[in-house]
Amino acid sequence: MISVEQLKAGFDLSRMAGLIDRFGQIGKDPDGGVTRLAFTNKDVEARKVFLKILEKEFSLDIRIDALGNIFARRPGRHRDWPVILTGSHLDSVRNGGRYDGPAGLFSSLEAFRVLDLFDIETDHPFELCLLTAEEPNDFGISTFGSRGMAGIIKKEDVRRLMDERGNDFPSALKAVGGNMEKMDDAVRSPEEIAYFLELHIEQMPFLDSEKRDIGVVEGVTGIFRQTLILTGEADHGGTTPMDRRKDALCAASEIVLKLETAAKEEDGLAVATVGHISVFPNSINITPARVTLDMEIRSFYTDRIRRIRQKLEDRIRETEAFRKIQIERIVTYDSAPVRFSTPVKQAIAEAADRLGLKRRNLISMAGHDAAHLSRITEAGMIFIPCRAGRSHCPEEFTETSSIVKGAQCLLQALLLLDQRKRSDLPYARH
Ligand code: HGY
Ligand code: MN
Ligand code: MN
Repeated sequence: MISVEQLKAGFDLSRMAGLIDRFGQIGKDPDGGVTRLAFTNKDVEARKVFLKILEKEFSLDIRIDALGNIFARRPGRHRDWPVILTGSHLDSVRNGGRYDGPAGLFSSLEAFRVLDLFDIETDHPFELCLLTAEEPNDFGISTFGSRGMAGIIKKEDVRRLMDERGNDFPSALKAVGGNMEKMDDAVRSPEEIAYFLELHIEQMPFLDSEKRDIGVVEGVTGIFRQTLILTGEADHGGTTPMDRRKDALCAASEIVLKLETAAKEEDGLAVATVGHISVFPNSINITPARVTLDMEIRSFYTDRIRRIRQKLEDRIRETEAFRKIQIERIVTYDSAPVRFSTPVKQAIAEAADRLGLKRRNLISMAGHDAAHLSRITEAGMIFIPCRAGRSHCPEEFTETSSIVKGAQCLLQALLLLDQRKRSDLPYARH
């Protein structure tokens, strides 16, 4: 095991800053935000740059699976042992920040660079991964690469997906190197992966306000997402009396405010958002005929999500009856809360202590690939502070020094997991 001093010295602040800046230019918005949605040409461009770095600066065994996930494997002493996997995503939300995803991906990349720098031979093979489409995108599908690896999402779920411009999903997946017909081949079994560890910006204010370096993530919130399609009647906005209207937008407004109230009644242990809404025909002098709204509910406690859903459903039924509006419900995502692996959390905590980093445990209200990968392996996450917890906006900011401290903790934790007591490792007992 390399010394803490060597490990720290191996990370280069300016190189990390250079990566963040370089990729921050791909999909850069005029206001300084980043729009690099999965499956767009910006995603393809960023992937190409990332692959070139892997090819030119490392000697790793690189492959792209049918989900478009990029893997770069570094051999270990025991070639037949399951890999220790680490990485994150490169796609962004619309007008998001430059750290959500890249901070973790580049921390894993730089950790591999330090392993090479000191020519460290690990017992396990180590694998770096860029995971496809962590964020919602034009195809309405998020955490695609990790859910595909965990076998949670199948080709029949995506075969007919189209974006609003009529592009089909199979072609979009092909553009990033995937192959919808072979998605089943990309499912990974627990025997193949010993651990998955992801570094990510916290996207909450606790580490920053408490001046802490490391968040040991206990688990990830449950997320329920649903699309509602409300169908009323278009009518003349001037000549139609108020008591004769079937206004889909007024109906939707009742439901949006009910969702907000129901979430507030959970005393801070749940949140709910309607982040996307479209109105048809969307003209000032026509009563709205149809409204499509995308909503989500999040909580670490399943019963709170269930309670909010029930209050919402009661309101939807009342609105249907009173306003004579049809309301179609389409569940688009339903991910239960996840608790991360104790050995992985212990390794992160010990790594932080060895490096003299201030840490605390916390729960993530943001969704992550690690939540899905925890279904097939021992998974965990390291959080690093971001300014005031802001994220998914151009104001998202993290100090490069915070990323480097996180990356040092990530590498130290990976090496501790690599050296875990052999009696705890079923594949290492013989
Ligand atoms: O939506 C989320 O929580 C994550 O940023 N994808
Ligand atoms: Mn995000
Ligand atoms: Mn993210």
